[in-house]
Amino acid sequence: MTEVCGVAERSDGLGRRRQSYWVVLPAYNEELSLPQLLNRIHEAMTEADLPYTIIIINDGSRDATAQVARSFSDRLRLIVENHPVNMGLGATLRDGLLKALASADAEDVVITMDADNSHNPELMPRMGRLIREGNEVVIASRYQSGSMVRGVPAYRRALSLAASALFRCLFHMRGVKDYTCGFRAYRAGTLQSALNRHGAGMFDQEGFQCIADLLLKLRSPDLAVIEVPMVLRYDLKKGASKMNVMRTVRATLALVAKRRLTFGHRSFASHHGCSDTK
Ligand SMILES: Nc1nc2c(ncn2[C@@H]2O[C@H](COP(=O)(O)OP(=O)(O)O)[C@@H](O)[C@H]2O)c(=O)[nH]1
Ligand SMILES: [Mg+2]
Repeated sequence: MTEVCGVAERSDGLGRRRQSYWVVLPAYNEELSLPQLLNRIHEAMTEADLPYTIIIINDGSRDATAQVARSFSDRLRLIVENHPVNMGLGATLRDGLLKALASADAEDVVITMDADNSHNPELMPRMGRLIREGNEVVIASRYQSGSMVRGVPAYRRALSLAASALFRCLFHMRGVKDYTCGFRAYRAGTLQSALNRHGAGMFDQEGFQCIADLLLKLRSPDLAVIEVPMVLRYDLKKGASKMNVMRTVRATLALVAKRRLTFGHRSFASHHGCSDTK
């Protein structure tokens, strides 16, 4: 079921089309975090005078996520889509991105972020500007100078670091250190081209590993990717993480093995070197 509220401003005073932002929020039991996050997104985008639409995919939440989302519909430009049952992060991101791409122009900005209020929407105008400057993907990264992580348990930090090392070594992408953070901006046309190339296979991962996989699906020698430092405020997160850590580790290792076979050896570490050359 889809509910649409409001329309993004799409032209400036001179009748020229403006770059719009499509903010995709996968939400599973996020009734406590959504209000603050939605207010922050609205403030950040309004302050920067940027047209935006938020797309919330409520993934069969058992709490009041849907009602909370709807309660913002008279104030924000919001699309709420509900999965009748919990389908997982992969299907939810897929549905949010397809919804955004159905309306976005090629030069629009599509942003994905967690709905747990740990990612800072104040970064979005900067990420969009970097897309306008010619980048195709902008990653809010935990591994750049100036990045900061607050409140993340040590074992989760260690696992993220291990994932970063593994992906950098096996699937080197120039400029990328953070392959697993869900906070990214994409040029809509770049996602659309990848979708045309991959078809239904574009979104074939069910769990949290879908985030890294999406980046791998966009991988090409001339993809313009840049990272910006993020302050991850895990301490603001209300309630526990929804990630099943052991399942995600297993699924991520399976994904690495599968993609390594798929992509062949030419473009691996031996070709580029394992370290980041930035
Ligand atoms: N659709 C969907 N989203 C989920 C599920 N589990 C988590 N999420 C969402 O995915 C994002 C990441 O989950 P989160 O708990 O923040 O993971 P963490 O930050 O890595 O601990 C959040 O926006 C969640 O609401 C799920 O089963 N289905
Ligand atoms: Mg999170």
